[in-house]
Amino acid sequence: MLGACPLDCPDACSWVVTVQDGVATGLRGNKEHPVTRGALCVKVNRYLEQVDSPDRLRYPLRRVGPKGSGRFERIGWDTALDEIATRLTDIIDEFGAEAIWPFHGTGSLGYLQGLEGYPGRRMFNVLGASHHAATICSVAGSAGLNYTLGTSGGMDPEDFAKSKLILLWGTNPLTSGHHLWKFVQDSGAHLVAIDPVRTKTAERCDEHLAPLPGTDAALALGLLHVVVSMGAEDTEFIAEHTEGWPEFREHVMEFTPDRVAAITGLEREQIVALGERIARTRPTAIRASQGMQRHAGGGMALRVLGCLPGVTGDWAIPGGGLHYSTSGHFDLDLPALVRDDLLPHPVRTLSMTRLGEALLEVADPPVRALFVIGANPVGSNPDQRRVIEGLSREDLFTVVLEHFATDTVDYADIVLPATMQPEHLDVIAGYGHLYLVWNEPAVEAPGECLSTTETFRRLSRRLGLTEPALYESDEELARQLLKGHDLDRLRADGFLKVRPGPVPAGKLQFVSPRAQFAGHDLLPTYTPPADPGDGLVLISAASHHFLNTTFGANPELRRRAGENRITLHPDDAAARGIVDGAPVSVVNGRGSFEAIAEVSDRVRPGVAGTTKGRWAKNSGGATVNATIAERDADYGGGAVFHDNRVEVVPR
Ligand SMILES: Nc1nc2c(c(=O)[nH]1)N[C@H]1C(S)=C(S)[C@@H](COP(=O)(O)OP(=O)(O)OC[C@H]3O[C@@H](n4cnc5c(=O)[nH]c(N)nc54)[C@H](O)[C@@H]3O)O[C@H]1N2
Ligand SMILES: Nc1nc2c(c(=O)[nH]1)N[C@H]1C(S)=C(S)[C@@H](COP(=O)(O)OP(=O)(O)OC[C@H]3O[C@@H](n4cnc5c(=O)[nH]c(N)nc54)[C@H](O)[C@@H]3O)O[C@H]1N2
Ligand code: SF4
Ligand SMILES: [Mo]
Repeated sequence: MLGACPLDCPDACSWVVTVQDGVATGLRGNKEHPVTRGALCVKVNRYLEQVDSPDRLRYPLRRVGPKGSGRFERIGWDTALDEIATRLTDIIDEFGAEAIWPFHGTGSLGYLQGLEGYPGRRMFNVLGASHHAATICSVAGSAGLNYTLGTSGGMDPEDFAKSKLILLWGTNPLTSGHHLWKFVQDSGAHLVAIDPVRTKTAERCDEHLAPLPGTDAALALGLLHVVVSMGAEDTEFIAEHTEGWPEFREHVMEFTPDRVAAITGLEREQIVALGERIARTRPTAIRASQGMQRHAGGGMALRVLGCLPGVTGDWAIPGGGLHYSTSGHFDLDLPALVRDDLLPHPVRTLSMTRLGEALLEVADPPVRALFVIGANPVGSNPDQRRVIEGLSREDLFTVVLEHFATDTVDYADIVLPATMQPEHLDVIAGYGHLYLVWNEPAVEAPGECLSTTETFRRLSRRLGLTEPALYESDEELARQLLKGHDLDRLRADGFLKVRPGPVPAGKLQFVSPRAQFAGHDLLPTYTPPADPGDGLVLISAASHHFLNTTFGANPELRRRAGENRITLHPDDAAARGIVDGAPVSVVNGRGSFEAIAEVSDRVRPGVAGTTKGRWAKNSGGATVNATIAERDADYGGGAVFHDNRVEVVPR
């Protein structure tokens, strides 16, 4: 049976499930899919273990202990739905429906069961509940690119095979989406990693530049300074396809290599050498992913990076340009799926990354009911302590739809068991390629697990709602979403390539009146990091063995990931009296967590490295997210996970 990996990963693999007597016995990558090419990854190779895990939630539960205790009793679906319907009706009567927040996470990216289609949104719209802004991941960078390019969808990643110079900029594809690597290798291009950490990817590159975190926009402007000083700008491309070059050129000339060296902590010679290489190499491609925009100036960083191929003319050359996320290229009918026209009146939007604030401070109306769907905010959100404080509120009614008893489940009033990918229908769009991928249910769900779409159909009925759109089947929903695409062909083949829109869409904006109108700089520039203090900048990047907090309790993957480590440069370790292998506490004004020190020059001085994805209850009660500020990036309310100052002390 053909399926699709639902996880929040650019690669959206197409997979094949083997079924014998109604039981899934094998799961492997689809050999026919041009990006999957028969391979999954270290995490999903074990996915059937996860599906069959004895720890899987199989029945609805009701909390019996205090919030956070994780003590529950089994109840039936009828009881669960009755209780939810009663509580919601009371809350709506007293506070209005905007006191309800459907909090959608990235556990599944499916359009029917996961984040992309906000399952349940139709029902919440009929009620008039608050809207949810999925700000936690990529929004700042997408907004930044949009100001420059009129789209956030960049080059076709398969075109990396045609590149001559590839900048792997703030990205670690060998961990966070390894299928791109085949195209990178096929190119034979000169590879440059730009990352404060010498990652698995950086180790495989020809060169590695390790700038200070959050200084990428300055580096890009410095590289452009070198290109322009050599007269290597593509005057024809600039004249035909861009706006605002004279003003931007003047601004670029302010970013001399000396100034940029001082900002980025790189050597002047490194900047000049890379600038010269870019000037003479066509096509040059940039892979920038979400890591570098988890900073105060993250949106601006992508806005500036999008300008680089506009100066060199690479946007017009196959194998040139920039790839951040292909999401912007999928022309699906999302409005037909989510049906915001069903709202009785306009509603407020609550930002995913501001959960602590929303639960503890927002009063107009207060959040009284929280539906957590495919998310684990205790593990993944910023400011863990405040999130826990908010979730502990006795007057908050929390429903969590889950596969496993996560840190967040411990704070639920009602837990509803959800189906996993081999058990439900879904459509996935990769953000690291241009294929729609179909997921056909292969087996029956265990116990009393229900798909998220079915859960909301049943809850709608329990609430007595009569709107017919709330009762449409999964297949009807898929047809509405895929309007204009051949659903039957997608279903038969398992995948279908969409045609990307033009990049730039219209003229590339070296000056952006649109950005200025939104209160931002007219010109792409450099925005410094925001977290004050003189500790180390802690980057908590993707873990090789977990995907966000999904798999954070998988015994085998935990064993392979080993202890929670924090990597310190030998100079920074020595200054703190810390030796390799020492137990340490990592602290700042927001919170602290425990780790084992790894002393290595894999991180540059001034920077500490760890990974995301641990569960607090497996880690002494707190994870790295206890130290992270609930602060917005410059554009779109994005999170600033890597703009985080900490101190590290021996334990
Ligand atoms: N195995 C695995 N794969 C994953 C995930 C996972 O948790 N595990 N997460 C998935 C998700 S949700 C996403 S959004 C993507 C994210 O994937 P990535 O974009 O790869 O995200 P990160 O791992 O946060 O950061 C990538 C790199 O950016 C570097 N970096 C951090 N700050 C800066 C900076 O200021 N400048 C520069 N130049 N580099 C910087 C980090 O050191 C890191 O090596 O991956 C997805 N894939
Ligand atoms: N320190 C630090 N924290 C980070 C980041 C970072 O770089 N550093 N990165 C951030 C990023 S990029 C992201 S995207 C967020 C992710 O944060 P979240 O969106 O909270 O994602 P997860 O932590 O993976 O939790 C997803 C949960 O959904 C469940 N799930 C999976 N599929 C389904 C389904 O079909 N139905 C239901 N009901 N549940 C399902 C899984 O079991 C899992 O517990 O984390 C962010 N957190
Ligand atoms: S997590 Fe990424 S690489 Fe692994 S199977 Fe899923 S889509 Fe493929
Ligand atoms: Mo993400």
